[in-house]
Amino acid sequence: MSFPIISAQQAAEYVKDGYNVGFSGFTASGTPKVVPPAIAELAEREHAAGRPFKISMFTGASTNDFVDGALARAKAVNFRTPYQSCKDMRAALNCHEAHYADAHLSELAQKMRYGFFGKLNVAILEVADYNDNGEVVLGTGLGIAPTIVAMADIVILEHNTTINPKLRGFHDVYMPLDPPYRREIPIYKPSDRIGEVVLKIDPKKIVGVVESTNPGHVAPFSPADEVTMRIGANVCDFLAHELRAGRIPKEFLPMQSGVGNVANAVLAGLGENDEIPPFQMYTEVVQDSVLELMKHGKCRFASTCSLSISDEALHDFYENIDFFRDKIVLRPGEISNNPEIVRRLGLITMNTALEADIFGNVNSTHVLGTKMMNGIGGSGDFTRNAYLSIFSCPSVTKGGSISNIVPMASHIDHSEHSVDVIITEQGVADLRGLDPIQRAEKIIDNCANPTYRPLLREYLSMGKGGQTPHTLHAALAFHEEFMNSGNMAATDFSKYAK
Ligand code: 0RQ
Repeated sequence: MSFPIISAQQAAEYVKDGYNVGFSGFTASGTPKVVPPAIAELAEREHAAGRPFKISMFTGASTNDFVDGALARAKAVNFRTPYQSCKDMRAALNCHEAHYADAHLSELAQKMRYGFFGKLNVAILEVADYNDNGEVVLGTGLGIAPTIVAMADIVILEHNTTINPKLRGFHDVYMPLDPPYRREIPIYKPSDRIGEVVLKIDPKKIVGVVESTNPGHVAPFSPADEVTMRIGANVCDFLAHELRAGRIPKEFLPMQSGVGNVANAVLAGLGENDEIPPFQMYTEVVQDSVLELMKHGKCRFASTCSLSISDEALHDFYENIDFFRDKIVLRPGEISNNPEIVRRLGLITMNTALEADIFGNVNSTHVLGTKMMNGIGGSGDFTRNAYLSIFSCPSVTKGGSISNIVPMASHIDHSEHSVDVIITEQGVADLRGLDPIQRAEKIIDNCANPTYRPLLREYLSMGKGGQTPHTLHAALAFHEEFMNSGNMAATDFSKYAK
């Protein structure tokens, strides 16, 4: 059976108002690029004709502007989950034009299969290759692809001819059985393969193939600034110290790293640190720096859900694809981020905080406690189950008017129970085994910006007892002050004294 070649507009016609639609990919990698803008145009035509048109979107993580941007601008989104990082989508969900429910990335696929979000009408997948039996080679990011093709009534393929067909063989497609039949996921080292190199789709579900020559676009990282480099150096020094102390085995442990400039700088720093032996990664995103580490023999293997790399790095990857073939495996997010495997392999996890409080709770998602930034992503999957969980961030932001170390986090994604170490450009707070007051002293002395240390000490000394000596009516004084005057440093705790 050969599938009809259809236009993006014809594909979009399969999507109706009120539908639940699943998209392949993870970050911009492996995410469809030509059908979603056609759905956005359809929505705009429907709206102009006075008819409603909104869909519910299910993705692996963030997408690209062709998905989140186009659909948000067309006001075509009723519901969105999980992680996103698009300015227009962020605006839509912060004003509740689109309903947004954040979710741990490892959990979304199974929650969909459990029926928590209803049925799935359409799955749209970017593929590198396909055959008439419905076997497809996915792109450079998988996300929730196996689940959406299993659940959807119909499947639309976007065949992207800019993807090197030699990508075949990098994927390890596996979907666990659901309870009560689930067994252990048999991955005992990052390089173990447990699934298939292709995703098998029931050919009867595939209604058409849209040819795409859109390569997408991922900008290179901005060069690391002084703060980022100091954070990276502090993380590297800490890991080398732990290795010397024997708390990290001499063989080292697999690492996970979130996205962003800090993560990129940390990895680059590890490459330059002679004390850190060659290591493996079990992570959700491989960024440019990891490919460089592989070339220098410092990173031996990476299990990941996506290659979230710049155009330049992708070009280099395709040029040297045979070199990378035995060093990278691409997995669905449900497996790349699986808590069972994170715990078993003993990962060192490195994620980013927006703010951390003096007792060790971390906010990764809500600016000033109210505005959604991106979502929790995979940070919860990894942090809660890590061998050693590290959070890093600059000590201040917005020119020093915001302290990223605060008396009480205005939203909590990762509680004090899951956060082992906090690192800023100022230094390292190793919180393991410390009680709340000891944690506060360490975070204030080692991580807070010197401008904010006296204020944070004043807050801590205001406490009237209890295990965690908060002064509840003053706990969010930093945030309140920022909203009033635009500068947390102007906080005056004397007005809260009783
Ligand atoms: O604002 O964009 O206006 O300049 O937040 O901050 O310092 O540029 O850091 O790009 O690494 O993002 C936590 C959002 C950090 C990200 C977060 C403002 C700051 C700036 C961005 P501007 P930076 P990054 C991987 C796993 C989710 C959890 C995770 C993230 C903007 O890392 O989404 O790690 N993590 N998931 O000025 C107000 C504060 C602020 C603040 C920073 N305290 N208050 N604004 N900003 N701190 C992802 C996946 O799973 C795919």
